[in-house]
Amino acid sequence: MKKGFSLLVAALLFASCGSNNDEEGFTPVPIEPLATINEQNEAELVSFLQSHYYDASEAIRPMNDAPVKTLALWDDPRLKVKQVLVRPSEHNLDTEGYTEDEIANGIPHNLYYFIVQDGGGNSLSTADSVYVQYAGRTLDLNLFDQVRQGGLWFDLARIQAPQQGFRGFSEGAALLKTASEVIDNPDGTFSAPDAGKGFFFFGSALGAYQNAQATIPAYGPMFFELKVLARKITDHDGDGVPSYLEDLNNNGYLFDDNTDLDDEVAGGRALLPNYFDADDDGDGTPTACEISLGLDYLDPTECYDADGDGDCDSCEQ
Ligand SMILES: [Ca+2]
Ligand SMILES: [Ca+2]
Ligand SMILES: [Ca+2]
Ligand SMILES: [Ca+2]
Repeated sequence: MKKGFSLLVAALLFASCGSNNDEEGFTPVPIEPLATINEQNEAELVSFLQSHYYDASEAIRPMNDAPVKTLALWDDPRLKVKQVLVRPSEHNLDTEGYTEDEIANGIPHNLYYFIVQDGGGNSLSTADSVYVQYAGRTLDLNLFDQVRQGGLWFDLARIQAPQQGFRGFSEGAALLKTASEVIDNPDGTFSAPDAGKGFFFFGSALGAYQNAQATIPAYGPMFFELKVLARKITDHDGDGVPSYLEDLNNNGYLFDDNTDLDDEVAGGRALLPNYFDADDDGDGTPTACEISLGLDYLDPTECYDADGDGDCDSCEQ
């Protein structure tokens, strides 16, 4: 099994093909409100789920092609839905017209999922890196990306990043479990019979929204088939706190947990969510140092002050 660890591979894979250009030059896609696109995408998803089924060869096919009478995905008890809150800031949208609650907490979006096999190994979180095989399709069943041989590491934390898109991929993967073991075969391939497998259907707010990506049109819903082979627990900022524990409000989204946000704004510094901030409370003493000294690393009034001058210091000083 390949042991590589490719951060940000997702972004490279989903490289834009710049389909918004025309002969006159760049034609921007009009920016639509989340609620408008959510309603439109939801209708497209429901229509798709009502007109397609899951067949024994582990593919999603149109009902018209079914050899015998079969259940549409929509009527199949294995189809489940999870609500994911999406804020306008995730797609860099102007907040005019949104309520304060929508700006702060987001608008619910449906992520439909169909688990074929739970997986016999470890549970996942949206902070993990996962080794997966996958295929992504638009609702006309056109394939826009896939890895079916071997596998690829994805950093589920970074796939959720605002303006990066494909949060639905991350939220979906975290609903599966890994294989209990990955067995190397003599011919160089591997097998993982009890790997978690499923299909995840979502609208563009959980994808790239207005940005056309590969063959995904602007505001286009999509679905992924995912098989999770293995996972690594991450600590992106190396502060000794695993990234999944830096999701303080435990909502699976790592970009809305920023203890020293006010300080970062006031100081004109980069806005770093806790999972990517080596000094979570911004008091000047690195989190790792505060942990080693038994201090509360989320409380800026507690810090290491080597010379007692009232300023917080790094442990190295
Ligand atoms: Ca950390
Ligand atoms: Ca969070
Ligand atoms: Ca921060
Ligand atoms: Ca600190």
